[in-house]
Amino acid sequence: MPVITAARTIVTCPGRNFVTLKIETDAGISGVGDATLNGRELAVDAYLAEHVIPCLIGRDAHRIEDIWQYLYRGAYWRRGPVTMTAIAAVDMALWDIKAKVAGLPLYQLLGGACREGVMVYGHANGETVDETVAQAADYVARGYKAVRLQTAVPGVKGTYGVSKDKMFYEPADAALPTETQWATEPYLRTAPQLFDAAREALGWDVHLLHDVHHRLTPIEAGRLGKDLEPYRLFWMEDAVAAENQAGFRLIRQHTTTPLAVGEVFNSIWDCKTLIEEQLIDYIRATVVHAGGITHLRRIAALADLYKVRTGCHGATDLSPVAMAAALHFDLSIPNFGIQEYMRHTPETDAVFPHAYSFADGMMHPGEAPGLGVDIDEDLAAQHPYSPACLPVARLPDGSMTDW
Ligand code: CS2
Ligand code: MG
Repeated sequence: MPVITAARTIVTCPGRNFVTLKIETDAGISGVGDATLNGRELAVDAYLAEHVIPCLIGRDAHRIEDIWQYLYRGAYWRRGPVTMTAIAAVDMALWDIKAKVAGLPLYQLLGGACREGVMVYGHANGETVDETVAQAADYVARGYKAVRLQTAVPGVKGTYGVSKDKMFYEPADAALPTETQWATEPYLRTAPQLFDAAREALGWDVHLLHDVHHRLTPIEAGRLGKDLEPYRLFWMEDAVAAENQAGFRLIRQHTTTPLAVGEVFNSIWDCKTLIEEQLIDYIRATVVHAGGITHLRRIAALADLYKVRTGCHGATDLSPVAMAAALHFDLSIPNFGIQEYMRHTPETDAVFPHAYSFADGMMHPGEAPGLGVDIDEDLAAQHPYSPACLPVARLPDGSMTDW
């Protein structure tokens, strides 16, 4: 059995901050886990260094479930994004080690492949409807079968999802929160116009997705879902802030537009009602923020009972380590829906050499033993941490709303 002899975090900023956990064993085999929580990276780094790593030394690296239970039940102050991201990083690294010892790509240890590849979606965005639709056409030309569309809302400065650099959207743009604006009424008018133009230009063979990003009330979400029904969206994401899972009952009563939620969820308890009452169609929880592969498999298994499919979050603030782990997970579960793939910059990819690949709208984790990803620590050291956090949003009257 491989005994854990050391573990450390590597904080690096190749264009944006990432935290990576590396666990080493007496078998000379190490594993990596993503521990990145956008805007709260140092909180997870400290949690790992102070409260997790000292407990790992000397343990059997093969005891993934026991270590997960130890870190979850032993935390006392259980759940929450920082704790569950730290547990996730350990979990990913231990699965990486186990698969390397077996000499197999991780998905083979998770039951093997349920599909030939993983359908992904890219992010098209623009300052105008025309610019956004043109961006989406470019993704289709690159072979994407699914595209998320986000367009600027007239009169609303800094609309979510619209980036200066079209291929890469990074919202954590300042050491202190950037103040952005939000106004619901012009947004509710603009979104249907966007998808009407998109269907006109792109046709019906491409999946179209949209992220509301927690901005509406349940009845407003019901209205938007109804207005978008003619355009047959693949999903409408994060229609409302989802602390109130029961609020989705109201949305469900008003629209058949498929609903996705959960990128900010960190445990099965955040989505149990949503899944059991079939209030959503896709669960967006991820390997890096929802306790790792071990816990995300539990969420997927519950979802499968109720015909809810996965649609894991995959923004650029989830590192290539998380992307690799997600692809092994996506390949191995029966109720996979879609995987977000925002593509990392070449600078980030250089720090995290990986085996996963994209072709014709699909991705595959590759056949390398383990996760098939690593971190180049020398290169990582050349990119020191740079404080950055997510924006906040205010309504026209100046009151806070949900970013
Ligand atoms: C978005 C993200 O990708 C998505 O669906 O919700 O861009 C999200 O805003 C960031 O990951 C937050 O760090
Ligand atoms: Mg989102």
